[in-house]
Amino acid sequence: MRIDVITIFPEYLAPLGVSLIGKAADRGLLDIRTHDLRAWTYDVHRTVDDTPYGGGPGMVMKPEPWGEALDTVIADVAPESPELLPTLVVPTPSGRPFTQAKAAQLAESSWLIFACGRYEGIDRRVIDSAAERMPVEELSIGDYVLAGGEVAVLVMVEAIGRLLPGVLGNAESVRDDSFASGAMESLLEGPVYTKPAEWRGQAVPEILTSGNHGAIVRWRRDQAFARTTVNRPELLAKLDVAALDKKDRIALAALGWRVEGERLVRDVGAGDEKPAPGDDFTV
Ligand code: JD8
Repeated sequence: MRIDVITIFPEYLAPLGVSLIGKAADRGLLDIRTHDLRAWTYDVHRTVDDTPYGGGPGMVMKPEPWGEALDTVIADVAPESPELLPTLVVPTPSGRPFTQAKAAQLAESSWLIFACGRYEGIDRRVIDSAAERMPVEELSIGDYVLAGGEVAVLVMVEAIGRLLPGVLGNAESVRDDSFASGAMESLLEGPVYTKPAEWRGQAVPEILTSGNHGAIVRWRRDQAFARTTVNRPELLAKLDVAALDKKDRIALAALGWRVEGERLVRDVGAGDEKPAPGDDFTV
């Protein structure tokens, strides 16, 4: 996959050169190119922003540098092969939610361009004119306000990159990722443990050293139910009950859930009592 990032802070993307994504790039699984937007400015101050039409606080990013930057980056795509066109991803707090499903969809692309805005954002005409020649995705990584798009690009490139074939070693599989489609879809991960078996007076749950694989799988699923009930109950409420087996329903009932039609519902307060110490459901 080729990834181009256009930003006024190229150094902000340096983390893409290390760890998982850095190694993937070293192995040629990813071709990541960062571009300084100011390369497409020609005045002594290398100006990329101006005051907003209609007034208001802050500054807006000018369209001209962006237009030229995108023209240059996609220049080597032959017009007669639109299938080779990249998808333009624009991080913005007013975008659609960036989710695991969106990450999986974008991981199917061969080429992504990320446009990092700053200030109050990018002049709208840049996105509208880009949409005339390539797919555009305006995405938000969460309901909080950042100062710019760079950190959102770091989040998205890691979430997408780790889904590419060969990037994750087989040990680290995406098979049972939280939020990934499949058994643990929209379930939070349960607690994890490693050696030593005893630490500061705390023992690892016996079940995990029992060697009873079936019981361990059951315990982990129950732990995922417990943590999801406490931290993200809305995820369980949208779970398709058809995916639940008998033991799932028993575990969820213990957490205050009941099946109503195809959905799980929970009586307010039900199962809210914090798991008592020694209860297996350590959240
Ligand atoms: C891109 C400029 C700052 C945003 C005025 C603060 C994503 N989940 C997210 N939160 N914030 C962003 C984000 C913020 C950005 C830009 C993404 C470009 N800003 C602006 C509007 C209000 N300032 C984001 N993804």
